[in-house]
Amino acid sequence: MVSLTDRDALIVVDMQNDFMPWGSLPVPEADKIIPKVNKYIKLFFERGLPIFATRDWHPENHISFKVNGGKWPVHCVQWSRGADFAEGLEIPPETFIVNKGDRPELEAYSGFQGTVLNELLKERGIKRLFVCGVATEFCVKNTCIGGINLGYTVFLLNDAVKGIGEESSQRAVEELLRGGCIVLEKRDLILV
Ligand code: VGL
Ligand code: ZN
Repeated sequence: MVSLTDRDALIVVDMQNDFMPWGSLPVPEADKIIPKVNKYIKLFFERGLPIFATRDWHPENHISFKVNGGKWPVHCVQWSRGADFAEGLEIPPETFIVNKGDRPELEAYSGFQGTVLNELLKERGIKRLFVCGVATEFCVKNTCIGGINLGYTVFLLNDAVKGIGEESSQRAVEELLRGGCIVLEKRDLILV
């Protein structure tokens, strides 16, 4: 069991329209976790704990796109509808928005890659990260590993993540466990 402290932050990873079933790079059933993510947002918000939301934020000429030699369909193009937060996601105006993958030549699966996320967390004395969002095997996994490598204690909120494949997601969770990430669900939180 884990209780929340004032050294904790919520990291919502890439909950954007293009990763929803109606988007261009759909994560199956990603919309199913929207209510769960909203619950975690509310939990942290009500306790005055900071919330960080990463966004995949690609220029049209991004190297990760198939049309530019990469492996993915065009997705999360800066300022497009697909790059917007998912329909139904309740992001308070106080949320810190962290855009990543915004340089044409660089892929960024981690919310720490090419961003000031670490600095923002450090400024606020944050020591523990609670991570939810999509996709488990890509941006969620890499954000968790990035946090662990920077010395944070990282919790994966396993009831509020979704991956592209079932097996690949399972493997990612196992990898995270081996890497020192703590996997938990809402019922594992002591809420006072
Ligand atoms: C992601 C593939 C490409 C993710 C981003 O958010 O997991 N996956 N870009
Ligand atoms: Zn991307």
